[in-house]
Amino acid sequence: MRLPTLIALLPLLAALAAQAATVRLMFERDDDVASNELVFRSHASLDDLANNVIAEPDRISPINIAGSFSTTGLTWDGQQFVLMFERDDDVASNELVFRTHASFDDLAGNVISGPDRISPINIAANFSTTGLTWDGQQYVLMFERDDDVASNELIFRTYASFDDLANNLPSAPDRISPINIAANFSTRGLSWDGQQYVLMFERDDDVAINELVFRTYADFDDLAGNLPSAPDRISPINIAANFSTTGLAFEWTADPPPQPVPAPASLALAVLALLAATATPVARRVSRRRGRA
Ligand SMILES: [Ca+2]
Ligand SMILES: [Ca+2]
Ligand SMILES: [Ca+2]
Ligand SMILES: [Ca+2]
Repeated sequence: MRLPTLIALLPLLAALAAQAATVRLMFERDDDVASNELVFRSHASLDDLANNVIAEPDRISPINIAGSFSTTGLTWDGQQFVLMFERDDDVASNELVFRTHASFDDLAGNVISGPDRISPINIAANFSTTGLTWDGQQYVLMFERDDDVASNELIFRTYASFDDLANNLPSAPDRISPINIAANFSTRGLSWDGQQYVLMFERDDDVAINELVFRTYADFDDLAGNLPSAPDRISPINIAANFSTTGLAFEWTADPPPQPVPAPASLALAVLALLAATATPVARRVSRRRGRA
């Protein structure tokens, strides 16, 4: 393979490598207490998440969340976790707070990597944030209407960087999804898994089984247009009665972080075949190019 050809394929190779991820599911206590308010569960893949196959023991964070705030999102941006808090009451400014953690251990241990960032955002009185993800190119912030209606229940806002997110400087006009969310469900998380968006719904009422639903979208336009890429997946999970999910994050192991580059299966297979044919030299070149900056 010629070097220019290989360079052209690097974004695709990164996208393929990005499929390796650990799924982090966040739960928050429904009542305000003084410690241990978040729990993190890990799954090895989307399949395991949807089947509630757990990869390791749950981690309980010692965090004490302020009585007037709740977590509403979690994402891994390739270098850090970003944890999002929203004020429980509607006010006219400063309604979101973002906290960063350098690793999953730090997230689970509430070890903070920098000062909290307070966004000046004024969230519409009839909406609340329900998800946050970095998709390889931008942050996507999700809002859901507080009341159940028959259409247009989600809004997506994009930001080019973490600073823009924290300062509420959107990169484009908001996108309104035509989605009609079932009356007894609410969105609870949004994540980019390296190839696609994963939208998480939780039942509003506590039951004993099947409390989470996962829907996938191939790209941002499909997410905003509510054009799913596959049938919904229903997890058999029984969530503890005094907890609710508040975030979903696929922690990529790829370095650099994945980019949302279209990767048709046939092309991906062709790339793998080429790599197999020239395994040793290609591996060395890719290794150098993917080293940390
Ligand atoms: Ca608290
Ligand atoms: Ca407001
Ligand atoms: Ca609805
Ligand atoms: Ca339950």
